[in-house]
Amino acid sequence: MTILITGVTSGFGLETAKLLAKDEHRLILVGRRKDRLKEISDSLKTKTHAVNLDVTDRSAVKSMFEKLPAEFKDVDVVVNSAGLALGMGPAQDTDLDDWEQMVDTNIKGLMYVTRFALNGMKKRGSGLIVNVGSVSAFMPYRGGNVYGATKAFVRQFSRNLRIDLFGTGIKVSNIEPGAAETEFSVVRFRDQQQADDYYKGWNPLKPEDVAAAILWVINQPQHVNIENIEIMPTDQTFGGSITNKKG
Ligand code: NDP
Ligand code: 8X3
Repeated sequence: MTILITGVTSGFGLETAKLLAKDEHRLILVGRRKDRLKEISDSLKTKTHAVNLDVTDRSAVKSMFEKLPAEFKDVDVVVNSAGLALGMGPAQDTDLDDWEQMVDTNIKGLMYVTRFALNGMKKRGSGLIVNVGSVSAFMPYRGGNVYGATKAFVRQFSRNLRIDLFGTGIKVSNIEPGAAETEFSVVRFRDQQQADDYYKGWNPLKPEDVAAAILWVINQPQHVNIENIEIMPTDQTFGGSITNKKG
């Protein structure tokens, strides 16, 4: 299969690419950090096409699809993993630029990639969109404000897509993880120490756990559509940021 993965330079996207490479799929690797992208592309033992772009740039996303080499043209699966949280302060103290960047990336970037991918999928009458949402879509927690709201968009967009695409042969899945130890918290807190402290004393998910779920979704037969997967660390429960922290 030809599989396009956004957010491939770190976390869930990266681990998903590693797993998929073992099955020798053709991988389109999308990320902003050029050096990492090249390093990852070179290290995977499968056919890859690396595209250095920002998913918030609509014309760049369009042009990526237009310029795909023949061998990568027919995108069978999209994994929309690019995304981020910025800050965890109360709404009333938040920088509006942070909110805007989350909306631009988690909502608009995911929308652009999905929409352009659907053109080819529609023509071929098959395809799969795997969105990476979050439990923050439906579990409010302090400081979750716009981040959780962007993931609520991902949840509802996935379900609405599924209805529109009903009968086309194109499938849609939404993966909703709880807290996982990736670069997510370094980006969110803009501070390595704070990120390390957040994960200390309990067992968060590992990116491999989420990648395994994504792989399972991709490997389902055509007649099976996995609608939604909610995957939590045993040490985290309802309430979003309530963790079973020791000490
Ligand atoms: P990471 O920070 O480890 O990875 C995020 C990836 O997104 C990076 O590869 C980053 O690459 C890419 N990215 C961010 N902004 C853009 C952009 N504008 N254009 C292109 N790529 C971009 O985090 P995770 O792997 O944990 O996060 C992946 C997804 O999972 C996100 O959507 C996140 O919201 C979601 N999630 C994370 C959870 C967690 O606890 N870790 C839990 C639930 C959901 P680069 O900077 O090179 O562009
Ligand atoms: C990230 C998971 O619980 O930090 O989406 O919001 S959480």
